Amino acid sequence: MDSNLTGQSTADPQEQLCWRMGPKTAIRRGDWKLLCEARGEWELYNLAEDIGERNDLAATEPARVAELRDALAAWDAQMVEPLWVRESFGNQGGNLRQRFEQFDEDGDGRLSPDEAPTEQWFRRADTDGDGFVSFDEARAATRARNQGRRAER
Ligand SMILES: [Ca+2]
Ligand SMILES: [Ca+2]
Repeated sequence: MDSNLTGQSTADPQEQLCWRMGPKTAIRRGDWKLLCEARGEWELYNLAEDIGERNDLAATEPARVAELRDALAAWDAQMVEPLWVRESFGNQGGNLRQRFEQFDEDGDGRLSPDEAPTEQWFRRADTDGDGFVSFDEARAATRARNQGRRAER
């Protein structure tokens, strides 16, 4: 993968590439690359000037961060389930609880929108609309997704 991503600095500015690797998501458009760790820390790099990704420009280029975040969210919405949900109920039901606790940063037993893996997932999972996803809601969303995946497409 890396040879594709870093081999050229003359990328078409309209060309866009998104990917997910474990808990990380990233988008590259033209010379710009935006990365997100699972916890919502955004990092922005200009690969034309900074191929080693040492100089995080997220703080100085907020408009570009927002633009790339939107593009990444649009891409994400087309994907199937976020990795953590997909893994959780497939083979080992116990994993969902662990995952849930990892995402529940403040440990209050529910996921706030900024703790959730994606905004799209959050909107779907918060079925009672109280602005939080409880463990039961997360589990229900996962089950519904696993059962409904084929029907949705
Ligand atoms: Ca929480
Ligand atoms: Ca809820």
